[in-house]
Amino acid sequence: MNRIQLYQGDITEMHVDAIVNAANKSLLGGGGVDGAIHRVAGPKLLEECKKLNGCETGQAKITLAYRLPCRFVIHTVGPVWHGGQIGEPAQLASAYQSSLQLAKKHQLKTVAFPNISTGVYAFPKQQAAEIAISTVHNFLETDDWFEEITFCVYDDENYGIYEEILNQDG
Ligand code: AR6
Repeated sequence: MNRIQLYQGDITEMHVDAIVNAANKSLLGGGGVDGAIHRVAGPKLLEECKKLNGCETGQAKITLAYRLPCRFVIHTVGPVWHGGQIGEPAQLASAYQSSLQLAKKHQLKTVAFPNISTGVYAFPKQQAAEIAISTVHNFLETDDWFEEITFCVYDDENYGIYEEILNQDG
């Protein structure tokens, strides 16, 4: 599937229509990729986020990108891993799905995702990658709207996992 790309690096440097933020339900910032995005975007991003009244797990909301080189930020909330028996896989799939639906609704053609929930939220990386890739893959198979969806991985472990799965898919 050549509309899916793998990139290793800092998502805040990406020149795409939208980057996705792995946020928390408050949407008021935090550590990890969320902290990096707010740092680069500047304080106006937090001002806009304050007006959004938070976001449920598995849902997504959109803001402008301010000082970031992308055009928009899609803030989604992945699940906190509690062992996998309370719906975490479906919630993670929903975070990817909701982000893509919102991007399409705003007519955005290129989107970059971080590895949602695999940092502070402790979702197992292999399973998270399988869910992320299959959810995006299924969306692209049934809908030709998007030009390019990039998985922006940060750490070497996730890079290896994504490379292997994407190479299997051909
Ligand atoms: N660019 C791309 N990926 C990054 C970057 C970056 N600059 N920095 C970290 N990552 P995490 P979560 C990767 O913890 O698990 C925050 O405090 C990182 O290596 O950012 O969904 C929020 O406010 C990891 O693979 O998000 C929430 O409270 C991935 O991003 C909570 O953390 C996700 O790690 C969300 O936890």
